[in-house]
Amino acid sequence: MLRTTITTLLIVLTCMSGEAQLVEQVGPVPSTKQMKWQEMEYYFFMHFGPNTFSDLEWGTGKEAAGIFNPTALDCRQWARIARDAGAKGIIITAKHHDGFCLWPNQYSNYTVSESPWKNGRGDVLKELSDACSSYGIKFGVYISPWDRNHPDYGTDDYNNIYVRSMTQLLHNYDEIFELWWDGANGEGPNGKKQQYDFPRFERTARMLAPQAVIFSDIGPDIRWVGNEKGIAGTTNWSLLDTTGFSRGIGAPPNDTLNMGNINGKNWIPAECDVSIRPGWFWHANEDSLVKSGKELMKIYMTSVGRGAALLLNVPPDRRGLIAAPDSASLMAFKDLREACFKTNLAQRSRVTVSSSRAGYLPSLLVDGFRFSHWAPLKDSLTCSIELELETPKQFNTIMLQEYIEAGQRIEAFTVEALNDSTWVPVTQGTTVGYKRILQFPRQLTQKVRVSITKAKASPILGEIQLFDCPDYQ
Ligand code: FUL
Repeated sequence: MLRTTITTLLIVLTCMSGEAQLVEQVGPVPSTKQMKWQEMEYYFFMHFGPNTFSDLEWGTGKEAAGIFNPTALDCRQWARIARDAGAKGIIITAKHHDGFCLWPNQYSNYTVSESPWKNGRGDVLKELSDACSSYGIKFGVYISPWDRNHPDYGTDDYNNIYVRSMTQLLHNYDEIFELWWDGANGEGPNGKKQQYDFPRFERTARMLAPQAVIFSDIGPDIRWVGNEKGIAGTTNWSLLDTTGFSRGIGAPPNDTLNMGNINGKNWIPAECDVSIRPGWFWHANEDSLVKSGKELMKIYMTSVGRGAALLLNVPPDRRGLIAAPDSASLMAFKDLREACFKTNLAQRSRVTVSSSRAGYLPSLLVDGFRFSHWAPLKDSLTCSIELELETPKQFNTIMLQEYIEAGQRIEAFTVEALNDSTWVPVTQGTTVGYKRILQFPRQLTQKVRVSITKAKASPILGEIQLFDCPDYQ
């Protein structure tokens, strides 16, 4: 056991020190914080505020602050459920479109301080950031640019208000991992028009939260996936061209956001925001409509399984707690995920490849670490990898990972199984990126062949894993 750990450590250290320099980067590559974010894979979104009490999805900003009065709010319950569900963080609607602030924002008169909750002395962000740190998960914030309450909205001064509010928030609470900028605006043709000073918002956020990734339709760090169903494109480039586009109605078409741009100039991977319920906020009549563990598994396959991150919304109820149907589904989801990916049937298989670059062992493809990677000869734009399993095994799921630190390269691949000395195609795909999971009819074989049939540059792969798992496609 100790020996295995030491060997693994040595391999990882070797890769960290030497190999990263040997593999050339192709096109844009992720920053360190984008990489850390990508590895989180799955985290919670929480929509909570006056809408929870008024049964609305888009509050008008005129609902009395007095309606915000959770009877048993317990952020530790949220963080505990998130951790137990395997989620790596929580992003909370610090301010939704109605303008209500879940913290005592001195630049607004529409906040928890104006509510009866804890006699106006409560602070949801403080409670949540503390709870996240005690449960070892990350904390993030959604601060809606659109504001239906603030009297200055629609004037230049609103930009000052937004920057001051954000500054106060980023100063006073724990480090955030992600800042979420919603592009929605439902003011309508006769509504207020706000010219957001996004460059200034961005400069402020970068200065105060340099560790955080910023999400919006077009990044700068993370992009919207183009739908709210949890479905990334089967082709999904973590690259995007943003020149000439803006947030909200000026964003690229949804299918571009869904697939990215093959030759995009920026590394801006996709995040799939989707709710466990039909709405983003809690509504009593949706208690029976909570997505099941199996439905969440399907979403996992179309989000994380296509190289995006899964931002799963779990809205607290009027007590200020995650309701029982939601936590039951989350635990079912966790159990299904663990059962699916528990046994990697490709581990310790014998790997034969079409070519290898000096120093890049094919066995690194099946060592359980994405970071330790294999590379074919530099000029090989195509390659094949044959896995010989220890014994014939039954499986229906493949997981592939590119070493994206060197850029996303793979454009097309096929998977075959050896059946009575004939290679039989079992599945095929386009992009791989950080992670690609594909399911196919169950195979019983000892040999599997993955062929990269098209790539922008020689493909660098970190992992190939095989599983036998129920069908979630
Ligand atoms: C949308 C918003 O309008 C919804 O209310 C919700 O917050 C969702 C995550 O983003 O753009």
